[in-house]
Formats: sequence, structure tokens, C-alpha cells
Amino acid sequence: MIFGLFPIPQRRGLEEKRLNFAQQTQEENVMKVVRLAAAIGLQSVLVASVWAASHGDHTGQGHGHNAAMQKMSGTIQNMPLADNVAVNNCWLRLLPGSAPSAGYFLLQNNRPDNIVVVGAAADAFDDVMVHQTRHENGLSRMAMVSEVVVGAGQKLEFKPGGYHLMLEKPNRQVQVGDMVGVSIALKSGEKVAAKCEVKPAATVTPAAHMSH
Ligand SMILES: [Cu+2]
Repeated sequence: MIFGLFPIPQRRGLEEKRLNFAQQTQEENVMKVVRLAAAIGLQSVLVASVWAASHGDHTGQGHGHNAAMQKMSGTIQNMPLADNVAVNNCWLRLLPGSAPSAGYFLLQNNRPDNIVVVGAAADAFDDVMVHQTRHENGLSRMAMVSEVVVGAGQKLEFKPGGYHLMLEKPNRQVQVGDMVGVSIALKSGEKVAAKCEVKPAATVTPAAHMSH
């Protein structure tokens, strides 16, 4: 009897310890994710401005993206829709191969207050950033921007040569003619949703810039 009983409680104790350890580890991981989500969702993309390395065009590889951007797209999906803010005329310029695509639209703020764009997500791309093209000394440079303010009652066009979205890591085959759902995240914790038509790389725009 004695020989039979001893090993059992010992073994149980061991299993409980293992279980506790597993639970703790899981809780710690959950906390890490929550903290990350808070950092991304509430402080928006302030961190991202640090990466604002300029890159002449979008054909280069590697823009310093990381898992945080993918977490952000999940955060945006859970945001409530913003009233009195609209995204119209949205379209994506599809570039061949692994080159990032670009997104353009007209953002209309019908509110009596400023709105601030802090990020974006798309249903067909895992990685979406807000970019701005600047022309300096005859060169066109692009940088990630952490905040874009649109004044009360104002509209702002995201267009070639100016603000635009950069979309990378397609999670499905994206073809010309497709409609891609895009969400624009506001600092208020709300989002604006739009359907964007996928157009060919050579699409001519009023600004007539081949690069964006
Ligand atoms: Cu860009």
C-alpha cells in the first residue's frame, strides 16, 4: 500500500506544477499581446515614425516592417465605423511581382472637428502603411507618416505624388478589376471603410506621376 501510494501524489504535484507553469506562460503571452495592442491602438503609429526611413521608390525590398503592423490590421478591424467621415473614389495601383501596391482615395471629413489618420488595413494585404511622397532637390522620396490631419469640414486627397497607402504581403491573389476592402484608422479609435478597385500599374492619374 505504502509503496503504491507514494508515487501518486508526487506525480500529481508535478503535473500541477507543470499546469501552473503553462498557465502562467499563457497569461504572460496574453499580457504581451494586450500591451502590444494598446501600444499600437492607442498611441497609434508613433513608433512607426521612427522607422520613417525614406525610400526612393517602392521597388526596393524590405521597408522595415514587422509583426506590429500585422497586429495593427487586426486592431483596426475591431474598430467601430466613424460617422460623418467618408472615403470615396478609392483605387489601388497593382504593381507586378513582389513590388508593393499603392492606394489612393478622397477622404472627406464632415465633422465639426479635426480627424487624424493613424493607420490603415486592407482585406487582401497583411501589411498596409500610410506614406507620403515628398519632392526634394528634384528627387521623389517616400516616408511613412504616423499622423495625417484633416480639418473640420475639409477633404484631403490621397494621390500619386502625395499621401498614399502602401500595401504589401498580399494574402490572396489580387488582380486588376478586383474590389479590395480598405479601412482607414482614426486616432479617435474609429475606422472608415471603403471598397477600392484594383487598377493596372500604368493607370494614368491627373498628377501623371508614374511612381507614387
Ligand atoms: Cu510609398
